[in-house]
Amino acid sequence: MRTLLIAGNWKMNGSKALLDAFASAFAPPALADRVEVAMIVPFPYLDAARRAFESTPLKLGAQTLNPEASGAHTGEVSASMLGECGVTYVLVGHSERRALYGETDADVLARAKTALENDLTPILCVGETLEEREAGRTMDVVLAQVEAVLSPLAPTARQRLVIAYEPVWAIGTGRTATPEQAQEVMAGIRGYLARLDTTLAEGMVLLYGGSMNAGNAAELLAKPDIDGGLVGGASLKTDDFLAICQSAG
Ligand code: G2H
Repeated sequence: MRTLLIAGNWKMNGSKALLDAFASAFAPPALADRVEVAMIVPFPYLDAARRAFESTPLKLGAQTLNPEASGAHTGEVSASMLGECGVTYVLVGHSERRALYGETDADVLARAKTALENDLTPILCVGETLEEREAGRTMDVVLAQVEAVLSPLAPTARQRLVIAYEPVWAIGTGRTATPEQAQEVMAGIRGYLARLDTTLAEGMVLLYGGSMNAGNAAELLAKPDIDGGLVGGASLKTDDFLAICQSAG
């Protein structure tokens, strides 16, 4: 049985006070054994988050990384720095990085490779725009994004990824994909993985992201190919986020 993963992506939000609020909310053993929870916080909070979350089950994630090991890259952060701050997960290919900062599939692959080489787990984000969905291109777009990263990787490396399906039209819009829409695409991703390797397909943790909240999480997470969520807005409120994590048990 696959682990369920709920990852809260704070994006460029939050505060040290919010870290403490999450540390208190998750201090008691409030989660089912099968559920893993990660908080993906802005870089400046990583070290404080590690300390704040010490007596909680919360794992740490980062929102991006630079593919180079070190050097003249003002403003960037390397994989080894993330490792030193206690990071487990790192997002690669989030649609905001693709749209706002011009990250291409090649950039996403480079970041995923560097993350893997540094024992970080990349969460590869993929998803179609509204225009692409309306043109009937959803599966082509999503599978091309998955293939661009998976096919150059060695089989053992592929097994260490998590994939998040985040329809761009559902991100931060309050417009969630229906459980059926999400399941259809995620079953398609798992089908693609099965064509590469059935063990890979069975083990891969697939997350849904896009306006997941306390009201819709249970229905989404009940679908057979949805193994968790990548949660933005609702990860900034302790009660909502805890409710999402508890509905994953
Ligand atoms: C999608 C998601 C988290 P939200 O970006 O990655 O954000 O839940 O606010 O749509």
